[in-house]
Amino acid sequence: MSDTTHHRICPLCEACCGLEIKVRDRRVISIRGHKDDVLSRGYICPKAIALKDLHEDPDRLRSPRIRRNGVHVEATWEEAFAEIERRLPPLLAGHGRNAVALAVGNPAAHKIGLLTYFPKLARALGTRNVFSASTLDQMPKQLASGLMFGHWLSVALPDISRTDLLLVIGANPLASNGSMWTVPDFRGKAKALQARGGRLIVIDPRRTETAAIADAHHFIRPGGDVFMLAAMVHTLFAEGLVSLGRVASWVNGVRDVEAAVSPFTPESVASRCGVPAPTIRALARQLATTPRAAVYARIGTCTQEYGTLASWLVDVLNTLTGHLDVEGGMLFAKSAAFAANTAGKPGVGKGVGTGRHHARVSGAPEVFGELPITCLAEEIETPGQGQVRALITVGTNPVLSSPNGPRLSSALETLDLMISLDIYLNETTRHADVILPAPSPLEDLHYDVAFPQLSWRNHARYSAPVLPPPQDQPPEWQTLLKLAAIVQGKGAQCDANALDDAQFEDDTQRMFGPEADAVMAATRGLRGPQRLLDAALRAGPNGAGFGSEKDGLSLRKVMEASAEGGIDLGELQPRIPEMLRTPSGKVELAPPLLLQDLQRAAADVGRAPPSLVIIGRRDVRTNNSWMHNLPTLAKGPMRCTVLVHPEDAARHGVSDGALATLRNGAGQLRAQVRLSLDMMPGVVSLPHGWGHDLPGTQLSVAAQRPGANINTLLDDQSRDPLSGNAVLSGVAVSMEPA
Ligand SMILES: Nc1nc2c(c(=O)[nH]1)N[C@H]1C(S)=C(S)[C@@H](COP(=O)(O)OP(=O)(O)OC[C@H]3O[C@@H](n4cnc5c(=O)[nH]c(N)nc54)[C@H](O)[C@@H]3O)O[C@H]1N2
Ligand SMILES: Nc1nc2c(c(=O)[nH]1)N[C@H]1C(S)=C(S)[C@@H](COP(=O)(O)OP(=O)(O)OC[C@H]3O[C@@H](n4cnc5c(=O)[nH]c(N)nc54)[C@H](O)[C@@H]3O)O[C@H]1N2
Ligand code: SF4
Ligand SMILES: [Mo]
Repeated sequence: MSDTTHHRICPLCEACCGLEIKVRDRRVISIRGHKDDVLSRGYICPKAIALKDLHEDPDRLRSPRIRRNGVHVEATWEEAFAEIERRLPPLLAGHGRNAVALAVGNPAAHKIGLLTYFPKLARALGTRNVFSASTLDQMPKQLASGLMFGHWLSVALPDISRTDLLLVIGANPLASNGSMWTVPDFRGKAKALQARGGRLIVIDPRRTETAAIADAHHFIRPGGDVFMLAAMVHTLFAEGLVSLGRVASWVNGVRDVEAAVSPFTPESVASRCGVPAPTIRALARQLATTPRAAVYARIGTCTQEYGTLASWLVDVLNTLTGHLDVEGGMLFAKSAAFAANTAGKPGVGKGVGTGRHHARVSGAPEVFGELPITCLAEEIETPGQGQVRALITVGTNPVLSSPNGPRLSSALETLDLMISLDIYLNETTRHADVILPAPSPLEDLHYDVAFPQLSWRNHARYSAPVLPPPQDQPPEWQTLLKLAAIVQGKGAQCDANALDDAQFEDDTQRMFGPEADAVMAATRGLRGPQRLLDAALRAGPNGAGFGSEKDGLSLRKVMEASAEGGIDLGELQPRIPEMLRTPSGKVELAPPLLLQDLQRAAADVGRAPPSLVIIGRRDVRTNNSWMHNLPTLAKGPMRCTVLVHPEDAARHGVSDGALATLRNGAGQLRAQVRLSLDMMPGVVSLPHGWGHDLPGTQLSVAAQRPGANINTLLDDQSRDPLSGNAVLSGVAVSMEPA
């Protein structure tokens, strides 16, 4: 057979690079960057190559597992669904819908089948107990953006190709390849910025890979961002540097912000955040006096006690310095499909709110339809009406990725039923009674649902499956529909395609009204995510519509462009006021929820910092908890090491290469020490996603070098109260030689 060439969006991180994959005799023979890709222009990182390892990984599950007497045994799909049908409906009948929890993880963001069909399962279940990795990650950013701009995914993005000053706070795109910002080849774009005379400034408790290429780097005490940012805003007002520019008539609340930040003088916050007052002032001035500038902040600013406040203040800075919604500043993407900020009436909307219901045990408010994932263990453990008795996990490994993993692990073992849709028998799914495998990404079609809303450039790209799935392997959307059918009492035997047809027709009638017949006609012959995608593209801002085919996007058009690298929809453009979905039709600079929370921060300025705190770290050859089983990535130096400044090493008696014990009230672990002058003194760093030494898993490569789980040191009760996001950064630890 001759070689075939395929184009596939890399599903492994938010950069969403376009790949060119060559196949011979159903085997991948090469993976490289697709140089014509409209978004990534040939850029890739080492993880892309590992898609071959992932596809061929003998540990990757290719058939369901049922746990019998504590052992996971291979089962057919029929047996697996029969087991679920035998056990799930009685639990629902006996204990109610909230007794079944749902948890979904990071890979779902990279799978159109999961993103479009998980909500259908959630709706069928009707449970309030929905949890996701979002509350270990970006929920603060989504809440702040939602309150300001009216929708959870209306996130302002740096216009990196035209800006002259990029301030990066708590992000390391050289390792992570960007987050809440799809920006493949950040390094190349940063170099271009510098080549045209622009500056890159990084604020981070570690002199990161990104800091190393920056024009300036400032240490910040972990968790100190809210204080530094509030003092920068304070400086803008104090020095008359506020100038809103083109959005001036679309912003509410400037005076309220001025009053709210009045206690935060640079001098009053300097010791709390570790950034000297003159530096804070200089940063604010630079931002205000550079015509094209942008502030970008990411996970380091989210995974802390004041995550929502910090995320909000970043965009307050962007707005007050006239950099919101202008070229070279911060812009909003215009996604060709699935974006709430292109749907409905332009310029006004319902806005966002929180707390439609609350977690039963902690009382934490619902945010964006979810409860904090750090509440999951206590919801399982605590008896009473509404106690969680069953759990369905979809692509998530919270035993490693969530604070106090050991507690969660014990709690999972007490469930009456656990079902996992996953590709591995790992630290979390080992607790499942039934594991339903997902296909390999190379066997799945793809279109990015969320990331075009966060991309540095507007585009539309489709990936067909590179390889055919094994005969009996259902796509994930069908597995989710089957679970929904079981929940709804329609039985495991029902035909997923027929269910999908019926649902699509219902939804179309409801959403399109008089146009429904045209929608049905235009999408005839399609089903599943492809049909949803076709409808979304046609209805989207660049769409062909549903009548006689006019110029514009449809699934067919985007598919046809795949070999040419997709469809380029151009640079980001100013979108205010059209993209706003706030009830006022304005940017809400001073949401009352946030002003109120700022008082909590004001009362906390004087707190003395612990003498040693721990933060995380990402490495380009790993991804969260689940790529440690891929030989291409696992080889080379051990990456789960604790970075320690030499002064701290001396103070605690630990030395380079030796093992140290880290401990606090939550737990303890052992990890190898690496001395590093790049660490801020008083701060040590250990990556997350390790700890593959738990029994009952099937991860033969990862188990050889298991590493230690940082989340054994983190407290599952420690959250940003507004967003429910876990505190993962700046946690006090002690350290001693092991
Ligand atoms: N190679 C690789 N890429 C990944 C991932 C991965 O595991 N590996 N994970 C993906 C995921 S799920 C996500 S969410 C993204 C995250 O993408 P990024 O946000 O870029 O994540 P990190 O590389 O962890 O960078 C966070 C930075 O914040 C710093 N930091 C820690 N605490 C604080 C603080 O209190 N204040 C400030 N200002 N900085 C702080 C850390 O030192 C670190 O350099 O990466 C994605 N990409
Ligand atoms: N201490 C600390 N903890 C952290 C972080 C941190 O910086 N510090 N980062 C947090 C962040 S940003 C995130 S996003 C979370 C991630 O938290 P999770 O989403 O819980 O964790 P992952 O490690 O991404 O686990 C992904 C799971 O999906 C499975 N999987 C992989 N591919 C597929 C697929 O195609 N289909 C299905 N169905 N399953 C698949 C894997 O086997 C694995 O079980 O971790 C968080 N945890
Ligand atoms: S940066 Fe690497 S892992 Fe991320 S999408 Fe690109 S190739 Fe894939
Ligand atoms: Mo994440």
